[in-house]
Amino acid sequence: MPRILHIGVGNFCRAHLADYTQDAGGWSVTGVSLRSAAVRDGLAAQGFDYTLAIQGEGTKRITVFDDILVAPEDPAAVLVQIVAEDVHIISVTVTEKGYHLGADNRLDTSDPLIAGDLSGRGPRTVIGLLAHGLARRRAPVTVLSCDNRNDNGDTLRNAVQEFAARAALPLDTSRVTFPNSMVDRITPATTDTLRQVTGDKMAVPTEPFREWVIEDSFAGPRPEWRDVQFVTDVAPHEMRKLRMLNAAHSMLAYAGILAGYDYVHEAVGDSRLRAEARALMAEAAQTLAPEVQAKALAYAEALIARFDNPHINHSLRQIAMDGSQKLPYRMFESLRALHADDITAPALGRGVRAWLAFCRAETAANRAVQDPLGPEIARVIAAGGPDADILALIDAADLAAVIQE
Ligand code: CS2
Repeated sequence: MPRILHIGVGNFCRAHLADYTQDAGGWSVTGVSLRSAAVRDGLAAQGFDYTLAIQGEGTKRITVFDDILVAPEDPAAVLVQIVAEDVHIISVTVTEKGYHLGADNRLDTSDPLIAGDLSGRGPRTVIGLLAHGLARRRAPVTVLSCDNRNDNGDTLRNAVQEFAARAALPLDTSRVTFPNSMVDRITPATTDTLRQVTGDKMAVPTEPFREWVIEDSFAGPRPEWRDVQFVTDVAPHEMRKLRMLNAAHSMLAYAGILAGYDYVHEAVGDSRLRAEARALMAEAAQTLAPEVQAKALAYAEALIARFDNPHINHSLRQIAMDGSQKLPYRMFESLRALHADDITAPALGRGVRAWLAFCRAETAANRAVQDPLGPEIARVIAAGGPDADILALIDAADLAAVIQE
């Protein structure tokens, strides 16, 4: 049976790629955890099957996983899988920070994990693993990034190539494609209540809605995924989703936490924040491709309805994490595009200010800002630095004035 090797076995891929692949039939998925053994241990105890609890639709048993490897335990075993000829697709969901990029979107070679991989130990990061594995692979393969980043496939290819060049690996990517993709399904963390209700410790909660748009550039076979749009250019879809859904999510997270809420449905249920989410999405929509703009209002209302779902219990703190990695393409790009056209975007400005206020409030409460740049952000705040100094950490000092407009 052909296989997908999937790196990053969190709840999102178990509700998205695994669900689509199970519906398609005929393929199995071998997972790779980059960190702890917990998901492998939990799933191994139940034959790698688990319950997908689709809110409002009931449960579904997902049975596509055949094994899960834990990279830090045995990086060499992961490299064997990257080279395996029955693996035709290597897909990736490692979250934004898992790419280890700097503010310029290029591989951050000063990142301790990347530096460790470059020092010649068995690779631990997705970038190091792919560079080493692909350098040995001869058969064609598709590397499919499914993370919420702009140009996620191109970005991953650039980072892998940069790593290979620095590590002097003989990487020839002529038989490897890196399609860009847009993924969407709201998938929170598993709660104890869900574990009890389903009787499955590894159950994954998700919403009925799912969407996947993939650049049609596969190096070899792929599953007969249904309801997936294969397109020549993913960018308009990616921008719609990142600048509307994810930007509104981030704003609701920061403004919602500051207003004392815990969950997305609570924040969006507050009439002020609901109006704010609508205003922010309306501003962002002006930056989208004309064909997307025409449907933007309906899309925004559909998003509000998804956020309203009271059964999903999507924690604002989960979304609030890693703001420095998320805001650049969720909010900064829209702000810059509108500013260049002399269009003011006060709601987007308030969204960024909510993030800055959240960082300050966390620091004042002696809580660490959960972000790869958290310690640096806290240092700037402790030194009495202005917002521009925090923004400068992510090459965005230019926005300090724009967000006050
Ligand atoms: C969220 C996303 O955690 C976050 O930052 O905005 O995970 C969001 O739920 C997904 O992108 C929805 O597809």
